[in-house]
This record gives sequence, structure tokens and C-alpha cells, in this order.
Amino acid sequence: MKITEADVVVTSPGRNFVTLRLTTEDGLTGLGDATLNGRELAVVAYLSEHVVPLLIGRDAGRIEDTWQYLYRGAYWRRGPVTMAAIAAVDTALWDIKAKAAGMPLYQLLGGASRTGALAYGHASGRDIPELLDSIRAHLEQGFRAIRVQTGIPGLGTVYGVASSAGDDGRYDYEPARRTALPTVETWDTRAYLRHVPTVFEAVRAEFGPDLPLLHDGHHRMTPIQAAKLGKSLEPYDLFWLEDATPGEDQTALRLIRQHTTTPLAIGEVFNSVHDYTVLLQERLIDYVRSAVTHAGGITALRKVLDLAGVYGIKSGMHGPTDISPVGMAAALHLDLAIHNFGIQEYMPHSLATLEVFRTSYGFKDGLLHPSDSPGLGVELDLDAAARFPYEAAYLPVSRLTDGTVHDW
Ligand code: EZ4
Ligand code: CO
Repeated sequence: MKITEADVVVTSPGRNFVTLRLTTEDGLTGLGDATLNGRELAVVAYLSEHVVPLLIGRDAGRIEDTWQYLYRGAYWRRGPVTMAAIAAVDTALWDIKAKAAGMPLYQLLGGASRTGALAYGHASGRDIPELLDSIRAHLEQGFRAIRVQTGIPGLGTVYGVASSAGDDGRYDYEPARRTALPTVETWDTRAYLRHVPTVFEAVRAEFGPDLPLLHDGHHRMTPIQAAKLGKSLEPYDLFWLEDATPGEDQTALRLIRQHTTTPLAIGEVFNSVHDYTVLLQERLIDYVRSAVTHAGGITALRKVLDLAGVYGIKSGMHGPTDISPVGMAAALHLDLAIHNFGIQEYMPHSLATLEVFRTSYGFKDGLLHPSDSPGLGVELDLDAAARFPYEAAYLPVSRLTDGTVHDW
């Protein structure tokens, strides 16, 4: 079954998405997510200029060989742009293979290991009362695990926190604001470190000891600051502390680990198993944060997770709204199939996004299920996609109070 067509579709229903759509000679189509928030058009060029010409005429059934051809066959390996492009090809080929088999993709990955994937939602508030309301709203929506982010006294807008009270508790239909240049936010790590334990004290006092709580540090601490935060949060029994230190520095996690039993998660910005080898073999983390979209697809992420499983480390796939519904569906099939599933991040997409991407996955009693539709179970409405043209959008940049650019 030859690939006859490969289309790179850019659409922006509230935020930007890049999708690869492959068509085979017998008319099957497969979708892959290639969205790289804030660098979308680099992946479009990589795919259109350097990958699409290689795909036309290839056997759509040869998924592993195509992955190796695009990765090992190119001199320049790894990196977020390359791996998002390879991920899209890989995901689209799995979609086609599962559709050809008439099965939901998770069946080809070994079948279901569970009834559904435990999801966590994003609660936030500019202050503690707003946060507590947001947690209540998420519990009412059915979430059984909650990420907790708040504003920090003395600082202005903080990334990850919804901007207005009384909204529906969502901060990132469009966190990458639609401006030609990134906005700037002010950051102060010491103020953050003082405040966060008081937040978890209040949340535990209100909701009790049982509710799984997560927190995202967005790579902003030094190793010793992260060690201190992990230690100060131990009484509140976090499910995980995420992205405590900058993503490039695997040995930073060694230092954090020496000081705290707070579970650690990292990897949403990683793109290769080689970003994980020290972390897994030395058991420096508890959860692998990579998404299918950014880690080279189902083929590559499955291998990372199998390696993680050897060390008792679980999955915790990235699932913000900048992972498209195609990327989310791919994650859900993998979540259902693997043994060492931990948790799945889930921010529901906007109604406009769901007009473009027709999904079949479901959320019930805190669990996500990819559905039993053949393939990924997502279809792309090209007419709807065309109604939402690309607009440049960027995540904010953080500067310290003295103006120094700070880490993401
Ligand atoms: O900042 O997806 O855990 N989730 C996150 C996200 C990321 C965005 C970056 O594109 O950290 O909100
Ligand atoms: Co994160």
C-alpha cells in the first residue's frame, strides 16, 4: 500500500496546529500531529521541503523502517523540529495501519491494559480563594487529579494561571498570545519558593489528604532551589513536582533527588531517548513527561517507556492544548496499552479546535478513553481548517526583576 499524497495542514482555531495528512493508493488517510508551539512554521518547512518528497511512493506499512530512514538516514539527528516532523509521519502511519486493520490503534499496541487513562486537569487562581474555586470546578467536571498553580504575591501575571476570576478555569486556550513578539513576564524564584508551600497547605486543609495534586515548576529553579522546594512540599504528599530545573541538565536531577522524596517528573521539552538515559538508569525521576508529538512518535516513545519500565518509572504524557487532538488521541492509545502508565495531562480543547478536529475520545469519571473507532479515531475537517489561518503566537519570556532573561 503506497503513500500517494502527503499534505501539511496549518490551522489556527484559537491556537496554531500543524498536521500531516497521508493518503494511500487505496484511499486510506492517516493523521499525525507536528505542532511545536511558537516554532510551528519551522516544522512545516522541514516536512514540506525535506520529508514529503521522501514519502511519496513509500510502503505505508513499513512504520519502523520509515522511522529509521528519517532518523538514522539523515545526517542531522534529534532536535525538536526534526523529531516533531518524524513524530507526525510515524503517527499517521500507525493511524493508517490501524484503519486498514479495522481496529483502534491500542489493539495493535498490544490491547488495553486498563479501562481508561487517569487524567489530571489544570486548576489555577491568581490567589488562594480563586484557586480553591478552580479546584472545585475541576472536581465537578470529573477530574480526579489536579495540577495546582497560583499567582505569587508581588509578581504580575504568572504563566499557567488563568487571567480572570470567574472564567471557566482555563488559562491556555491561547497561552501563546497572538502577538508578533513574545510578551514579557516578571519572575522572582525566591518569592515563588516562599509562596508555594502556603498554597499546598491551604489546598490540603480544604480538600484533605487523598486528592492527587501536581505542580509544574516550568524549569525555573536551580538544582538547590528545587531540592528545597521538594523538601518543603513533602508534608503535602504531591503526586509529582514537574520540570523543576532546565531540561538540558540531566545531572541537576541527581542533586534534587539527594534531598527530597517528592516524586519528580520531567521531559515535555525532550525529544529523544538520549535525553533520558541518565535519568532512567540512575532512577532520578518517577515520570516521563514526553508526548508522542514531540518525542518522535509512537514508535520512539514506546521504546522510551519500555526502558523506563525496566526501572519502575511510569508515563505522565504532556497534554496541554498545544498538543492537537491528533496528538492527544495518539497519547491515549499508548496510555491504554502500556503497562507502566502513570497519569495523562488533559486540558480539553476549545470548541473551535473540535470543529476542525473531529474526535471520538471520551472523558468519564476522571478517566480518558481513546474510543474503539478504527485508527486514532480523529478526523480532520479540511474546510473547517481553512477557515482558521495561521497567526504568529508565542509563549511569554520571563525576566527577573533586574531585567535578566530567565529560563523556561
Ligand atoms: O507550557 O505546552 O505541563 N504543561 C505545560 C504546558 C507548556 C506548553 C508549552 O508549549 O507546561 O502548559
Ligand atoms: Co509542564
